[in-house]
Amino acid sequence: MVTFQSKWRYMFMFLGIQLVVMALLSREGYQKRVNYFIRIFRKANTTAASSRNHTAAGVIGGDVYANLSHLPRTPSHGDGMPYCPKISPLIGGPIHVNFPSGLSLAEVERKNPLVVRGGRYRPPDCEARHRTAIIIPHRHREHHLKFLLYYLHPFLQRQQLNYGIYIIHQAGNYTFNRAKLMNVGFREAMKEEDWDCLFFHDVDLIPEDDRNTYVCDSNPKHSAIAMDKFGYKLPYKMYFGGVSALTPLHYLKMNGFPNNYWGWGGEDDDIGVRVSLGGMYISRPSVKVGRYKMIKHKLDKGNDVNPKRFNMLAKTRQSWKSDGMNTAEYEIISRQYMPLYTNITVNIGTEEGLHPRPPASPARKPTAKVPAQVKQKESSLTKDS
Ligand code: UD2
Ligand code: MN
Repeated sequence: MVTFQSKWRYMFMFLGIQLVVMALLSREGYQKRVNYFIRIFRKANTTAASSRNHTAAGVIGGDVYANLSHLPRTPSHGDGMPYCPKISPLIGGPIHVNFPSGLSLAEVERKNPLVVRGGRYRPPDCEARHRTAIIIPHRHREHHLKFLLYYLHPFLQRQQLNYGIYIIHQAGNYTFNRAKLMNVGFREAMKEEDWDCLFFHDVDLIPEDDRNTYVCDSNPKHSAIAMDKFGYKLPYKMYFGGVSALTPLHYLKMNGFPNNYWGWGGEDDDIGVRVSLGGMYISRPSVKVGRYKMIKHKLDKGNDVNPKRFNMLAKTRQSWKSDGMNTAEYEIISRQYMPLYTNITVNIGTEEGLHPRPPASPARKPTAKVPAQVKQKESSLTKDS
């Protein structure tokens, strides 16, 4: 009888402990705690193993949407709201990044109920300390854009930022020009709001740790310091590609970005050189947090390697003051306020200018004379977006 009673006692105690553990796990933020324990465990493991293994093996991350579900659905924006804390309590560290098939923009919208028209967001329960615009140069990468939006929105919300996402879409099929699109993005975003930091962001780079805050430093910041494609290491000291962050003052000090790099390559190094020509340094987060996964892809049609890039790079010191923000010519074709981003479609022209003459065909029949303005209008109408 006595043994039977103590058996029941142990059984109840066991069930009780299980209930407590389950209650703890199902509370908000359980993922963070589980990750915390996993990290302690992994740390012990990796100290024993080589440090090379640590960077190569990567870190187990959590769900980027965890920590956000308790935010009030009805924002109380207004006077008297307290400032958000200096370090956001919603930050969770490493993020698990994968690319689920069948993801739709509608699903991304559903998961981000507090994002408003044009891809704007403000924390609902406190006054943000920072206003950050994300500028994304883009053409024919809708598939990558969907994944970036899926990860970037919650990532920025966890950092309690007041933010907006701008897609700068190059119209037409002429050779791509990443740096010139950034100049367009800078000017057009600043027209809309007094942003205090601009993040220039490749569409295919997914941040893997939200301690990599999208806030500016006192010097231009290169955020994508550790990418999977470079073995989570900086490829070379002056590297400035992928994701970088500048204040409007930094941007103006270096006369923005070059407009004359058509095609792949070189423009990121030119921008890096401009930082020092503008009297500034490159700042970086630690390799532990500045981690990114690049969605694998081939070189795009319309973005061939630029064979002039090395010659151009050798002349940055002479060209930076006469080629940059002060000489960026373009015309906006449309501005659309989409649910998850603002889309700006722009004609940035070609090496020959904004409205280049169509190449003369050798065997041309005599036709009635067409006024030059009409020709120009027609050539811009043929550009697709
Ligand atoms: C590297 C750099 C990138 C840039 C480029 C040279 C990394 C992670 N990034 O990228 O910052 O310096 O070399 O130009 O090393 N894009 C389009 N449509 C196109 C072509 C490009 O949207 O047809 C945009 C898109 O945002 C893309 C970015 O331009 O992420 C850079 O082009 P890329 O991804 O083809 O070049 P990649 O990965 O070698
Ligand atoms: Mn890429």
